[in-house]
Amino acid sequence: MSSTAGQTYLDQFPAEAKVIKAAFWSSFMALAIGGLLGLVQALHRTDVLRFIDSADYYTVLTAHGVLLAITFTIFFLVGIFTWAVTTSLDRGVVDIRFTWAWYIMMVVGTILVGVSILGGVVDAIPTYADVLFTFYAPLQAHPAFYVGLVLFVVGSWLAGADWFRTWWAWRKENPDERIPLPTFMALTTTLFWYLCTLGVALSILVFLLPWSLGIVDSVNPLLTRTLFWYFGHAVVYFWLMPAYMMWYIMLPKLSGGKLFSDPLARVVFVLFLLLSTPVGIHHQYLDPGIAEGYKFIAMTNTMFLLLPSLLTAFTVVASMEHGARQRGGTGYLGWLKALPWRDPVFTGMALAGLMFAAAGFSGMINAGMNINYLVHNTWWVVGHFHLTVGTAVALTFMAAAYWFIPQVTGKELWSRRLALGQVLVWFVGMTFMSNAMHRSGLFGMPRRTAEPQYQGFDFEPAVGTVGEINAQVALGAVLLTVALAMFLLNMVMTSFNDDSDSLPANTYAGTLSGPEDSPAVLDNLKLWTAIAVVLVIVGYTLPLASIVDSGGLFGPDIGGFQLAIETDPALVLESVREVMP
Ligand code: HAS
Ligand code: CU
Repeated sequence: MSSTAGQTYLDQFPAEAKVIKAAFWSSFMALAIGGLLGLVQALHRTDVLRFIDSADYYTVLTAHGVLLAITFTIFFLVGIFTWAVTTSLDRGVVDIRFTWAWYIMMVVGTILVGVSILGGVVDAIPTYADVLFTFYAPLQAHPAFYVGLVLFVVGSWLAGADWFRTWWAWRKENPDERIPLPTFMALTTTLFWYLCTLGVALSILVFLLPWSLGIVDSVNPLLTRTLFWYFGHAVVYFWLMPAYMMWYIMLPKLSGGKLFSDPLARVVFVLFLLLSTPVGIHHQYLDPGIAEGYKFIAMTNTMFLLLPSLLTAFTVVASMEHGARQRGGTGYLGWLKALPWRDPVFTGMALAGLMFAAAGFSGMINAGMNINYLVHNTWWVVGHFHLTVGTAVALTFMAAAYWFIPQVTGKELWSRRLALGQVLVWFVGMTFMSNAMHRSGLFGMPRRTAEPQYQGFDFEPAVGTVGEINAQVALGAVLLTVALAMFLLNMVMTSFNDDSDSLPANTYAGTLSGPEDSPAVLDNLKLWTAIAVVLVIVGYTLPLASIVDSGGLFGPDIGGFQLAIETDPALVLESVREVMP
């Protein structure tokens, strides 16, 4: 823990605090725009209020997905990790200019991506990128979109290099010390980020970008899809790990106690490094062209991957219980009452954790090969990820911001009551929305469409009606937007707040069982990285080889679908015939 106790982060690391503040604000801007577009979609799909053209739905959905799943999450992550590394090593970054350089690179990437998508609805901008946040072929975007993504990802790579450099510098001065837990978490996460982003880098640089530039005529869609999901599952843990970090090192302290076990926390992060990547095929159970056996291997790995989250549930709840008992809590469940429910930082994170327990269940259902056939490509999946990234991650980040923004600005939070109300409204709104989405998926309501109600076809829910489900989604979406506005208002007002009398010190939770109880091998990052690489080779070599073997490296002659999002069925058929004669 930091030796300069009593001070805020801004007092300790004024230069780093500036970059972190900038990263947080970039994240909030993405949250504001992306969140608003979410409301537009929810009201459109449920037919409650329509003010966009259905043909523009994909543009809006792409912006919503990219801004929230990629920009909001990752900007917040780089802020938190920079805080975690510098605070726990008690030293600044090696060269602050390098830190600004990667931040600016990520901003430039984001602007390019954003403008490319905007071209879909603004005639004056000659770009298009209605490709959704998964951007795999045959959907094709303007080259600027891919270039923007590359800049953003390379920026995040450099951020990782920055944390490693800082750690290396610290290790020279402290050769015999264990890696402090927050730094350990940031480094293991960075390592699997490097491993998984290789897939998406390959997909963009070798296939999608040359294809969009017209350098190659066609691609193998299954290959680019598989490379995307090679990255696309691990990225969900990239979003989750900073939230887990908060649950491990903040929740115990806020609860009034200590982290139950440092060794268990290290085991969890090592397991994520090992298993986050060789599971991506669980997003492709329904893809023809991948043999069942490979899907089965991905399913088995996914089931093992539940373990670190189940361990997390145990460790974090045990730490909260320890805290509650320190505060005088007693009884089998009575200790829950002794938790600091009036603290928005605590309550936001605890509610996020509670929702993640439900999200874990829907994840397990997704992961089962046979039961996935029932829910794949339905609104169920959208319900699932609004509980995971949309709550476990987003709500934790918002709650964390109530603590972090005062730390990096030296200004007190404007309103704790508004903040407490905000996390509750988010929780209630998401309960309505995601529950209804899950239910609708069970009777086949499709995702990713502006017109889910297919003409001449009636959906039949087992319980309730389609109208009632739609009403719940719309109500949930409105509540979420209200919560978003409450959050942003509090953030803006905090930056104009002149009060700085009772700022909390920059500390995090101590441990009941500390690093001295952790086997030293857990800190052997080279060993875990090597095993992770082997698992990736085992999980992916054969499926990739067989995809290339049957579909060709650059595929059969399949052109791209560019702007043509047509809603008239006859015209859709015509455009499909054009590209696939
Ligand atoms: Fe997922 C689809 C399987 C976790 C995100 N997932 C998605 C998509 C997204 C996403 C975005 O196997 C859609 C992608 C697309 O556009 O197509 N997912 C899983 C599994 C897990 C899982 C097995 N997903 C996540 C996380 C995400 C995320 C985390 C983002 C952050 N998911 C799938 C599958 C699909 C899928 C298939 C494909 C579906 C299809 O067909 O398309 C697991 O990691 C979940 C493990 C979680 C647990 C819960 C542990 C509970 C904890 C809570 C502790 C409580 C606390 C609070 C701290 C086992 C840790 C206590 C409070 C008190 C008051 C005491
Ligand atoms: Cu996944």
